[in-house]
Parts: sequence; structure tokens; C-alpha cells
Amino acid sequence: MIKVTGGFMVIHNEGNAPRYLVGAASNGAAKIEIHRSVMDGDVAKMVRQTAVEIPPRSHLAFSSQTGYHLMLYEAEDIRKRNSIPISLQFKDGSSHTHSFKVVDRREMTMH
Ligand SMILES: [Cu+2]
Repeated sequence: MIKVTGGFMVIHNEGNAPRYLVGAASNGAAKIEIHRSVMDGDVAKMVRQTAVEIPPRSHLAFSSQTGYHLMLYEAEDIRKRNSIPISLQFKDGSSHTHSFKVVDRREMTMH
């Protein structure tokens, strides 16, 4: 059973104003939080983010480089699936649903 798994992506903002990712949801997970992994001394820890800025005319990667990731809880069924839809919710009230490919990368995970 998978208790938690990470979601990685690049969010583009083509507009002239910053956008803020404030939440995510999926029928493939009980709960999704926005996290960033940061170093606290020499210990890596995850900090929950309430809003993540996507700069105007730019993009933000959710990746091991930036530390940003979606944390999916109780997503135990997703191994049977090729992809799951995740709805990304923005501060302006808009939301966009994207299909996330399911990849087994447990050997790389920090959890
Ligand atoms: Cu996390």
C-alpha cells in the first residue's frame, strides 16, 4: 500500500500578473497538499505551502531541484493506473485539471 507519493510538474504563467497555486485535489487521493522540501541544517524537511507564486511570463518547476511537490495521501490505487487527473486550484478561483502520469520512483523518494 502506498501511503504518500509525490507529484511533479512545471506550471507556466503566460499572463502579466503573478498567479498563486493554493490547492490541489484528485479522485485518486484522499488529500493533496502543496509541499516544499527545505534543508534545516543538514536535515531535509517538508514544509506545507499555502500559496506558491508562479511569476508572470515565466514558469515554476515542481521538482527535486526546487523542492516543490504535491504530496498525495492515501493514493494506494494509483499503481493500477497509467495516469490520474489532478485539479490545480489557483488563488483567483480558477482551476485546471491535468492528467499526471503514474511512475514508480520509490527508489528516489525521500519519504
Ligand atoms: Cu511532501
